[in-house]
Amino acid sequence: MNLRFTIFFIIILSLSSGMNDNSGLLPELTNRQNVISDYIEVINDNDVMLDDFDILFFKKEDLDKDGYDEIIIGVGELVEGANETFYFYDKIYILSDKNEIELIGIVEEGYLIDEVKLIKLPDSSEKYVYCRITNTVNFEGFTIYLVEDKQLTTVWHSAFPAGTGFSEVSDSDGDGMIDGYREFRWGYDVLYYEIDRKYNWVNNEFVLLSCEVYVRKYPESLEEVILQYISLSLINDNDSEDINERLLSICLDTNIYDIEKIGFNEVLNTLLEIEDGLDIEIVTDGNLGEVIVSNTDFEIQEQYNYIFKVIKIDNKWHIQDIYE
Ligand SMILES: [Ca+2]
Ligand SMILES: [Ca+2]
Repeated sequence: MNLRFTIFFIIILSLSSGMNDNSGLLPELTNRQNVISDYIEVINDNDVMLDDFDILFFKKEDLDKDGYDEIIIGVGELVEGANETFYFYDKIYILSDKNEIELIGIVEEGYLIDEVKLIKLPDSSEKYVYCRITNTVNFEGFTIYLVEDKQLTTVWHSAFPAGTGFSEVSDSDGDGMIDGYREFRWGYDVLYYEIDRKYNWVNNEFVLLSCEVYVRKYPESLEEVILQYISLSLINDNDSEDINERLLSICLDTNIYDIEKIGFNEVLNTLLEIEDGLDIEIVTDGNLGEVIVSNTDFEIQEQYNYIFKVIKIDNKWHIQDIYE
């Protein structure tokens, strides 16, 4: 675990412990059936029988302010740790108690849900259902749901295809409303670059506030320079100054080169030094050289060759031109 990661992890831990709202959790399970038996009956009529699960979360509140209560029931497993109790939810049931009790939605995330709470967002009178999701090892994300007019909709979902990364909501001014979140990724889905993004809640959605990418020190070998140029071009969403700066310092020509035939998986395989990577051929003569990157474009099944003309200045390799 490197330093940046460690620091971020500590921040996340302190954020989550400070923000834990334990209301709604049901650690004492003795009389829960009496309190919520009507709801359980409706769930049992509509989904798997709940007898085998522990009911860990229960809230009855008018989330959408229509004068009728909604009911949120979280079922799963309670795990006693050395100093802490962990809640792992399999499913969250959302019911409505308008006229009759109805099951209106079931939240299943494909990951474990380790926290459920009702939150508020700026500029809105409704309460939202927040679920933090985790693989318990190196991934933590979240989903925010809106319950309105007996409909369950996803307001925001933060997760990563690699199953590596952290995403945590925050209340920066302490007014009780979630107003931002921070996501930190470093998995294969971002070609192992560490990316730290911050979002703010603006006009009903999270909007990117900043994006920091750790591009590391300037690569030494010519192959590393070319691979970094290709990698950063692939993960560039045009929201990172760090990436744009590094691309500009690698490539002396300000042209935007189209190298889009180079596929993500081939680059990943090359970085991992496994089969089906790029073919990279390097020819240098003093401070000048040519790097030929070739492979097959799998979409059109055609071989491509990109030729990178390179020059060494002050002991650093740079790209002068790229053509096919
Ligand atoms: Ca309601
Ligand atoms: Ca706030």
